Amino acid sequence: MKLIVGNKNYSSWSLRGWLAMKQSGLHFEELTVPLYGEDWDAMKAEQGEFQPSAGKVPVLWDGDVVVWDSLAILDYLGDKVGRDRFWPKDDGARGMARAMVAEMHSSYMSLRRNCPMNIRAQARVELAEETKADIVRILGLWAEARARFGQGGPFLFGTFSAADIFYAPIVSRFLTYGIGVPGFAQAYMQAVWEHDWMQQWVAAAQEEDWTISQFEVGDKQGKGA
Ligand SMILES: N[C@@H](CCC(=O)N[C@@H](CS)C(=O)NCC(=O)O)C(=O)O
Repeated sequence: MKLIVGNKNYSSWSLRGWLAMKQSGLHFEELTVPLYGEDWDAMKAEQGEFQPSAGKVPVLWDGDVVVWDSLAILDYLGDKVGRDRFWPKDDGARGMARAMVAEMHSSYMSLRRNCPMNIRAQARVELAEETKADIVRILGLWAEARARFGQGGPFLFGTFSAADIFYAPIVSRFLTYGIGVPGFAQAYMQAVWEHDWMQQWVAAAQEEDWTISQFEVGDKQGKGA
């Protein structure tokens, strides 16, 4: 299997696809491509590997089978290795986890625009009212998941699941933009950030020297990008 991802510092959808690959336990090669570089449009147009996704990452190639879009990749992998590797077993927990993942995939436009994922950033941004509403909504969902279903471990539904995979880039944003969150959320974010796979991704992001100016927002806080 081969997973094509974008710059690890910036590509939040790639992070989700990559964490899903890791969670599957299947062996895969990865290829990182520099998004929005000078040659990006040419690369998308020329490379057959990008045609099915119309030039978006992540893209998973499994032999001749191609799957694009982070959520489709996670579902495809779940079909291969078994749903329980990604989703809580309990119907109530799984229903909520599925809804939270779908909501992440389709919503929070203001937060995504206002605070683009930038792992190296230590920046402060002025939050729009709609962004604050997105943050409140996310914290409410995290609180409910942890309170109702989080007894088995430090993650949203106890053990690491699809929900954590989809909210990992939100954890990154809350940390790097210094968004104030309550104690339970700090503990959850620490568990995600310290997860081995997250640390591998963060280390790779720190090593990259590509910079995408449109994602460098806010006032820098001394260190980082
Ligand atoms: N809904 C897609 C979104 C994919 C997406 O927008 N990826 C961005 C990078 S995070 C991308 O490839 N942008 C490059 C472009 O649009 O040219 C998913 O979940 O995978």
